[in-house]
Amino acid sequence: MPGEDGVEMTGVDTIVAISTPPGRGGIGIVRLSGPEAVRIAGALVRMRGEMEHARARRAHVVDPRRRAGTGQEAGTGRDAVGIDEAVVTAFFAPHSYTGETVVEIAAHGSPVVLEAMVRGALEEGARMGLAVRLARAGEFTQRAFFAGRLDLTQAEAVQDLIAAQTLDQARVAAQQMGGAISQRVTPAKGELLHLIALLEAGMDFASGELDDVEIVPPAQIAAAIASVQEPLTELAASFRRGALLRHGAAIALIGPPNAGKSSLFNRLLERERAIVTPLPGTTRDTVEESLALGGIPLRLIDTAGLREGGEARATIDLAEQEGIARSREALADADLVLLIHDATQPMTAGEMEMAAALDEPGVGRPHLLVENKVDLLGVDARSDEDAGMGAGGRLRTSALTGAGMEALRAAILAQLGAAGAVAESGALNNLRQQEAVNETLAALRAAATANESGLPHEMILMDLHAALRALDSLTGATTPDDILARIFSTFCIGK
Ligand SMILES: Nc1nc2c(ncn2[C@@H]2O[C@H](COP(=O)(O)OP(=O)(O)O)[C@@H](O)[C@H]2O)c(=O)[nH]1
Ligand SMILES: [Mg+2]
Repeated sequence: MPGEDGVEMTGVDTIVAISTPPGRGGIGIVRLSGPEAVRIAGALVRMRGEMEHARARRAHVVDPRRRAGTGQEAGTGRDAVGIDEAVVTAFFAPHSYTGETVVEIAAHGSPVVLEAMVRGALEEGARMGLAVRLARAGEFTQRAFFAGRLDLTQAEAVQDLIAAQTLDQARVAAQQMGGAISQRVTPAKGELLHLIALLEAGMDFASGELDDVEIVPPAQIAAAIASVQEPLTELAASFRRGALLRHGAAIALIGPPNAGKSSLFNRLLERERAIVTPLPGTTRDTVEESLALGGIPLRLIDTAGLREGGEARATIDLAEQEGIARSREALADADLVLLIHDATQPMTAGEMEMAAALDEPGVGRPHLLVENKVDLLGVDARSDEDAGMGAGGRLRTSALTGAGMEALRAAILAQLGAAGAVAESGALNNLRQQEAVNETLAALRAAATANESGLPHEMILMDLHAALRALDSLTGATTPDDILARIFSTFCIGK
């Protein structure tokens, strides 16, 4: 039901909800959004003067027993006996979060008072014949989206920010709330629209009276498609990096006993966590510790060594056998495996087998070969120049001197694909976004194939429109008018 002086869109319900978490708190906020927000709030609180845009006003929360049936609205609060004090802030449409008029009533955080206000809003609404109801979950943000205040990725970022568990996650969400993803997509979308406009204009004219419009050559179409694909492929890859930032990665150290796994484990952690002795088989169980590398939360797993198959089983006690079994489990769970080799020893058949297994497509997993104990090779391995990345992509380290550790850390981050994960702005954050971009890329590939096979432009356009729809689903935008506008702006109609 529209308000009497309904300047805003009529037929829109005014919604109300407690916006602070359930339970008692130092402060509690009741939020209203919609055309009647000011009138409803005026019945709930008494304050001096009128509400002003973005101005916090002191007020008293009206006792429902005094309010009922009195029909009192905002008036002087001289003899007001409220049930709480409050600070009331109004944001007039369209300059608010939702784009509608929003009123926030911040009271002390008593659930009794907050609930009385919400109930009061519904009762007063009914009494005045206004459409007021409880807000559904996420409805304020949904209204912000429908009002064009936020795109879909920004709306999702609001939720991500609230759910953030680390400051890094909050930073990423804040960037995205500012439209980082949309900004990243905008140039690619612009190029896509340009290409669509070009092809559609060509078709319109070809079928019409003008026939001096040149057909866009396939090479130009291919180049245009490629230039849309490139940034979107980059964007798709950002999901993996972003996921790394959110969920981290597990890294297992494996290799023969005494290669220096536990020593390297301690070096990476920069503290003596795992027990190191000159005796093979010291590490019986898997030892797991967390560390942050380049902002990525990592789980580092030290394992009991994997013994040679030929080694007499009887010489290995049961505890170590169990440890070896757990090593294999750790291996299966690891996102990255560090294969530690003792540089003073020949490569055993077992190690070569393991390296080959890790290389196997499908079942293998990302790994790094680390030659440890290079200090014993007679070279001066105190510095990173003599250690670090050696021939054949092997890392050379000394857990004893610390040489090569920086190179190892860098190689771990590079192998995880984590380089730049922290600094990256506008990384994809969820599966929906990832799927929208993948769908766009699939449609672009189809368009490229259609172009290569010399199919008519109608066919290419179908794929390009599918790509545009998918890309638009990322930000939630719709664009047929955009396409029209582009046609006229990029093509001289009077030619
Ligand atoms: N010289 C030298 N000794 C090392 C190095 N790394 C480990 N060690 C020694 O090798 C032995 C076995 O190390 P440990 O970390 O327990 O090996 P793990 O069985 O693979 O966990 C210990 O005596 C370590 O002090 C290294 O880089 N240089
Ligand atoms: Mg060990």
